[in-house]
Amino acid sequence: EGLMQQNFHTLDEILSQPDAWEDVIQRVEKDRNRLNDVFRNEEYEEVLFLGCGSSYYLCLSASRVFANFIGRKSTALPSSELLLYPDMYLKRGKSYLIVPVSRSGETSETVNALSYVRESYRIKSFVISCYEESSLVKESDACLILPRASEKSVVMTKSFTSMLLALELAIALSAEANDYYRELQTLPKLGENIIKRYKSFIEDFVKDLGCEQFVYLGSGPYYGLACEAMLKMKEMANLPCEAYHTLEYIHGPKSTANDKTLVCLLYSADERKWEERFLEELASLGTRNLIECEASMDRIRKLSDLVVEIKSELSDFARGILYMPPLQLLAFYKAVKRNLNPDRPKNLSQVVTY
Ligand code: F1P
Repeated sequence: EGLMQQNFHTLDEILSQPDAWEDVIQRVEKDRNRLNDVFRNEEYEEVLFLGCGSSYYLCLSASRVFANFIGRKSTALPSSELLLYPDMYLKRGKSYLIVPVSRSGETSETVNALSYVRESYRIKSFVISCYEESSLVKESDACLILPRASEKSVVMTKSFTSMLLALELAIALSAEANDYYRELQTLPKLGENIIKRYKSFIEDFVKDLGCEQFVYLGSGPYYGLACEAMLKMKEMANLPCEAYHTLEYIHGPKSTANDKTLVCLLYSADERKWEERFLEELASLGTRNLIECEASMDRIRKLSDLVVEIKSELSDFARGILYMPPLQLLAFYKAVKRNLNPDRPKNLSQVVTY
């Protein structure tokens, strides 16, 4: 019971995300002439987004946004892949833009990957981090620093959504996607609204949620978000969690589904055409379901134990970040219900260096 009384900086960070997003929007707006060109110059063959853990999942989402708006070849990689197999991803003689993402700017794989490829290949780098004085920033050609997104917590929440928003804004500028850029600028107000509408819903939902295994499903730019939501539950509540591209769940992974499974579906309008097929499948599994969507419909309501209606009126690529606070809160409250301390997750440290 004592644990319930504590106030947690993880919760403060989850709830204060909209303020951090506002800070990102101001910083990008002030810096727009420089950021206009980050992704635009024609000379590089491919953009590689690089990160570890939450930062890698952020890259998975950002690279789909990049591919949609800039339409050049782009890959998201765990930093260790580039560190261990550089020749598998880079060709000598070709030129690349590397975008390392790191809250700390000290994660060993990310720092070492960048410093190695800088020596041996033709690359330019653009780093996103929360710390100006970090080793990664020192290695970079250009960077965008978000000090307001830094956290006391081990687990990334505000830093994840803030660094992703920064990349989405920079992509919007480089692509001259002005409508998209304006949509992104409305996220702080919409985020406040979602947190206000769903914080106590999620807390109550967790109170009598007997689930002991969690599955997160998303496609396109939502797959990286599903992976990140999965990692939150794993890190804070210490429970078995999986993440898949939505329809991949049907090809085998559904075999472990049961009435103790919570399926969290990050629904995007792009899946509309597959909707019937997948929702029927989900109904047949007997799982508990939490569905996040722009606006619910009968067949979603019928199927869900909890529907999170985003109601943003934004495009699929602008709305994604809004799906995160409810799922971060789900993991936070599940951890507290299990008498675990989200500020001190088991076996984890804030920065992984060796
Ligand atoms: C990111 C990271 C997180 C992980 C944990 C430790 O490091 O590995 O992904 O969940 O919080 O830090 P960074 O490179 O973004 O600082």
